[in-house]
Amino acid sequence: MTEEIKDLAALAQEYDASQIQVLEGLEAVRMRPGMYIGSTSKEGLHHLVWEIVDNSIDEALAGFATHIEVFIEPDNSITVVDDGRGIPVDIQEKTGRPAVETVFTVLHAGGKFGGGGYKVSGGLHGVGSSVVNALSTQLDVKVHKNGQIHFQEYKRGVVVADLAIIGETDRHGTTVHFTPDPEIFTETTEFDFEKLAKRIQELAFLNRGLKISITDKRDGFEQSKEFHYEGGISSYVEFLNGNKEVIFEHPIYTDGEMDGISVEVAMQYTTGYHEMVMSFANNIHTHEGGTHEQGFRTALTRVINDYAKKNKILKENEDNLTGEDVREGLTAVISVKHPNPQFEGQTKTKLGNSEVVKITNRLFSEAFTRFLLENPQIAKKIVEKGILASKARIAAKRAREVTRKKSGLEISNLPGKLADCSSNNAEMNELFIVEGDSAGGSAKSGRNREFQAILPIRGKILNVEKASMDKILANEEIRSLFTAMGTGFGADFDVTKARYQKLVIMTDADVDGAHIRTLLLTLIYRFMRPVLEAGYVYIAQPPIYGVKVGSEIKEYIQPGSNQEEELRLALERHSEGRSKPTVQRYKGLGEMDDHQLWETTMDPENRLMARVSVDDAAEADKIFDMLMGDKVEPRREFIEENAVYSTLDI
Ligand code: TSJ
Repeated sequence: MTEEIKDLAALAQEYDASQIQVLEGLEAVRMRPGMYIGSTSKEGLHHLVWEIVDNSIDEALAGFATHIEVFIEPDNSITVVDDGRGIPVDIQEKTGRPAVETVFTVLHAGGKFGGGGYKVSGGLHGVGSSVVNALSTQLDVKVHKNGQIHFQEYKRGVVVADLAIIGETDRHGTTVHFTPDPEIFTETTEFDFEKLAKRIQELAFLNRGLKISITDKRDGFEQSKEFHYEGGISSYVEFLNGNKEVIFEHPIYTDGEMDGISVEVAMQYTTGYHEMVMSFANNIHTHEGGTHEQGFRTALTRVINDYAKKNKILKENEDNLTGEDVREGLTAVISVKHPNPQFEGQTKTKLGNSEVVKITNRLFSEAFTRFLLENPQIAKKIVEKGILASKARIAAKRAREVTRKKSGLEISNLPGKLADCSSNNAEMNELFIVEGDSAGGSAKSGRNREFQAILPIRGKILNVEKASMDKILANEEIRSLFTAMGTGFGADFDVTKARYQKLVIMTDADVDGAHIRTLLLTLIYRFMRPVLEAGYVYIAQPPIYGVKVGSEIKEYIQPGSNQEEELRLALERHSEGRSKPTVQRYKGLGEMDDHQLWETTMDPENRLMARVSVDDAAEADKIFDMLMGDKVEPRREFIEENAVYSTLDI
């Protein structure tokens, strides 16, 4: 045997061994998909898209891709196209296989070649394209590179044929098309255009200059959106403040880099009281904050106080403004990109890298100090807003101290309207907030008294956007909610004191109901955020139809775009027996008797409830701003676009 032949034989053997490893790796992914993508629910399904898109984002961050397109194909498969360099197709020494094949067949293969720059990809779990491949019935990749189109296809992660050249091209980039495996995604394999569009817009904000589009090609749902922001997170802040009055026109924007960590901050003050600081690390929303937010907050407070004292707006002997004071009305987005981010916290959305505190602090302090010096009029407005907040804070504190004994927010003063439950087990207890007295009455008699409490509320709750803290505390509906929950208020808020771990908003499925739900969600978002973060907040889902045979209800149909079709199918299902099924239509909670309300909406065995995420509530908060905020124009537009809302008394 010649040397050469021996080498080939050895190589072939090595290849066999590596193929076995590949199959074992993919098998592990298919056995425990949740370990790799979080879940196999709707959430996990959409996660697949981000695992792929993140690779194109990396290529954009590296400076090579400028345009990313995402398509929902007519059959609910996904195509992602970028105009980057194209995944390398050359044979790797170690495996003897084309690099692109390894990307799709070997776990954790991402980023092994090339190198340098940030690796944003990986999203929540950092696993990448081979996982998507393993969880797809079919995946194909086209690489446009060096004048040629390279193609490979896989089925459930297994290579169908060797990488092949299928044509010539004058462009460059990568196209990946995949079909999620219904054996894995048993809950749904249908993509949600709005859900994808929302994150894609966020990615466009976070990656300045990147053009990214989403197109729905499904029959009857054809639509397309393209996002492209030259302003990056500055545009994000303008978007967040879109319906609000601001105290200066253009957001303050800084970017910098230190020790390979890039930091961007954009901020703008509204005339309101609400604070909205959002932070991101490697494009991941760090809901729980972390070291980048910490560095920013410390710097913001220090720089404003330094400026105020130096310019004698605050006297030497006066107390410094607190962090809360200087963040009143602030909208800010912080985005860091780190070569090795550590994610901590309950939901792994807290940035832990300790060096980031100092770096964010330094970079932002310098830029913000310079900004204040160069823009004395804006500086004055910012400091004065902080001073006003501090005065209000001190006044509110005094008011609280005077009335401490009679603040009325103690549990000993449970509101009269509350029909409490008998159990003391907060984990099991549920508080239903019910709109209107008649529905409140049915809920009280229909409920399970042991663990379900009812708090009826009437009409419009105070507009928390415009009201001051004292007014909010004086509002009876709001007081009764806080007292019933037992969590305290403001700085004294303590989620561990919650008397119920389910807070269920039960309103009618009509316009007024939606309005009250928005108000409640806004209130909870702004003043009971930890309750929301703990996942305690739900929305009851009363049905729209009941399908009856005789006097027995066989099935409930939830309201939704598919309700008529579902009703038809349900009628079909129950038309076999002797008596024909009949339809009961429920107009609103107030029309159901106590027994119906229990059966359809409150009984844990039958009911449907939607858990409210912090993002859902943020969305409600945004709609609320539009309906209630100071600006007239967006409100008018919204009403014109949503004619059904025009009867709303706002
Ligand atoms: F990961 C993936 F396969 F799913 C995927 C990767 C999916 C999509 C839609 C795009 C990509 C991708 C990968 N776009 N661009 C790249 N670039 C590279 O992989 C690449 C290209 C050249 C070099 C180099 O050093 O020359 C290095 C890399 C990482």
